[in-house]
Amino acid sequence: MSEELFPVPAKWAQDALLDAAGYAAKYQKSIEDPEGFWREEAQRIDWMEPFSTVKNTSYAKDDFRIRWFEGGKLNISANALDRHLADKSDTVAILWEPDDPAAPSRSLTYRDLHTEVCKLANALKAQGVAKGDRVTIYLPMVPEAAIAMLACARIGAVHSVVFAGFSPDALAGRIEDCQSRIVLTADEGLRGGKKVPLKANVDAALDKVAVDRVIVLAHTGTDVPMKAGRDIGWAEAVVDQPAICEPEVMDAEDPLFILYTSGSTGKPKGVLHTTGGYAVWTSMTHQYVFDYQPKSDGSNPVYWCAADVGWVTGHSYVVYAPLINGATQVMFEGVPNYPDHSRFWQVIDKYQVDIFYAAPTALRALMREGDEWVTRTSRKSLRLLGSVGEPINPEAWDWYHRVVGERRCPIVDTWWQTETGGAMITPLPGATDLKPGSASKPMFGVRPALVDPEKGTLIDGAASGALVIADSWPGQMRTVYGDHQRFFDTYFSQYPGYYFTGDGCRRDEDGYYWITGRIDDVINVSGHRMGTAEVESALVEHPLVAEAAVVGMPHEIKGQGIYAYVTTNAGTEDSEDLRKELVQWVRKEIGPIATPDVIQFAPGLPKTRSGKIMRRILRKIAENDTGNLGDTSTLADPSVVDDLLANRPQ
Ligand code: 6R9
Repeated sequence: MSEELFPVPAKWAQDALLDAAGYAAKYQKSIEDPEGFWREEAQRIDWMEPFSTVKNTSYAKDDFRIRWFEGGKLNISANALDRHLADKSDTVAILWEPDDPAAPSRSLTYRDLHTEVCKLANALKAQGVAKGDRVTIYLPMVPEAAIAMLACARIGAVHSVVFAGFSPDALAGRIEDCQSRIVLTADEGLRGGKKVPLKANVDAALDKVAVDRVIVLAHTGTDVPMKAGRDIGWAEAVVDQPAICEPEVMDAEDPLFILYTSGSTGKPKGVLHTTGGYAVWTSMTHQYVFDYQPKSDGSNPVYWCAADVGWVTGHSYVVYAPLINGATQVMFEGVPNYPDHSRFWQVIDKYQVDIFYAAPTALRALMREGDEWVTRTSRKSLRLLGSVGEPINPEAWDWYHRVVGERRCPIVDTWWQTETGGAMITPLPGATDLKPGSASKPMFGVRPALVDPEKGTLIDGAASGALVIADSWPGQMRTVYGDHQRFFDTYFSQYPGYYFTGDGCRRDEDGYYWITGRIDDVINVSGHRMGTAEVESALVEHPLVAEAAVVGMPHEIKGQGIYAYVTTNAGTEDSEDLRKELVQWVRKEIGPIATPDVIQFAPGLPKTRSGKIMRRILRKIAENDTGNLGDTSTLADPSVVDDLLANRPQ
């Protein structure tokens, strides 16, 4: 790993909100006096009624509680919209760039956004949606996705956004789990020139689970079947609604949203975030990580987070934090390589983007197309680059820094999770010397620690171990929707007294953290989390599949790819056609992001005598690291390994 150090550029140290000393002092205060620190930080939010307690948290099994800003009342949509109307109503909130660069773009001011959110909020009320109800949102990257989320928040409904790339089955499972009675969708989405049949997917999902109402946005304008009594057009739903909707008074700990994410076992978990702590945490991290402050002429820097609203990065750093902070941002419907590999950089030039935040997988894909696609664009507006979603390898870091940012832009490599709500370990551009590949230092209030995964004991100094967090922070998830026990068991039972992240990590002599990737059965495909158990259960649902085991494999662009070992039923011909069929099957069951990269037919899987699959061996074969498979003597039938090695697809 590269240990090269990139010192904070002098101009950044001087102009940024925080320099190295500023970070150190603030961090120290946040750890020594969390109450005082967060009481002060909470002032960034407009409270309808002040909170009485700052922090009321304990990870102890018999006294487990995570509560922040108790007694405080607020509405997060009022913080994102209404409070900007006095002096920023004509400031652009969203610059929307469509998939097709020739199609018209859209620009929405804070006033526009406020009006649209209020109208939709009133429309939802008119459809009977009340505080606490769950609303499923299945929309492409259009402003209406943000409008829908904020409209829910405005009336106290709990949104559950389902990524528009998920299959009807995955959508049905998520609708069912949180029992939502209403779905907001569009006729079609557009990505890279291809249409995504969103309404048709909703119809297919609703063959399995019923809802009362579907509100359908006309996006591409194609004709879609509307079911009488259930489906209604978006325009029709909002047309007669007043442009004012009083924000619901929400308790700091009232639920804000559910977002499903993959874990090492079972079905995806409904990660639940609440209102007050999330508002404080996301807006604070956004301000410091991206150094979001007015430019020297008083105007807003243009910020662009290229994540989809279907993931947590889109929730926190497209919708909530930038709007709470009154930012101007680009929202992009498309993909990095359409119509060509220059698209990101063209969009940056078009809107004069100052701050750009993307995932390493996109950078790696663009990097291999050659520098020409980048260098033919200007990118002079760029000042700061960000990375999120997976470890950024030093080559990609170097390319991002040298070619995209022309060595002038710091890179903030932000480590965090759906569960953490916002950035936990990250450089600050004016404060942190950068080491390519390291997420560097903890955010305020975050106490990272390393434990020995075998012994469960804390490790000090420069060392590697399982990454845990020693105390609560305001943006922490509060429960797994409908299964509080699973919340405790998943995150707080392995290492009592600590939140377990599922990631492995190294800490160096300078106290920098280097995330090494998941150490549980979660794989990270193109920055998207995928539970191996989910892909396995999709495979075994196929009538010809008896058993399946899925592991991650190194993948040049995606970071990790999906390697599936499949045992078919006796008498089945393990043909090329069946292999293709299984790939399609998984795509249909979960969605294209779960497409297996390799399927290896295996007459038997390596199991211990007690029947446990030895994944260690399967991982090594998938990684093509077959020189030393370790001890195979405990296998019930060691000969299956020879067969796996002999039949490894090339
Ligand atoms: C925000 C987000 C979380 C998992 C996490 C880790 C990986 C995210 C990273 C990173 C190394 C970074 N991860 N950011 N690994 N460096 N900067 O991605 O949330 O989808 O829940 O994924 O992603 O493994 O545990 P989520």
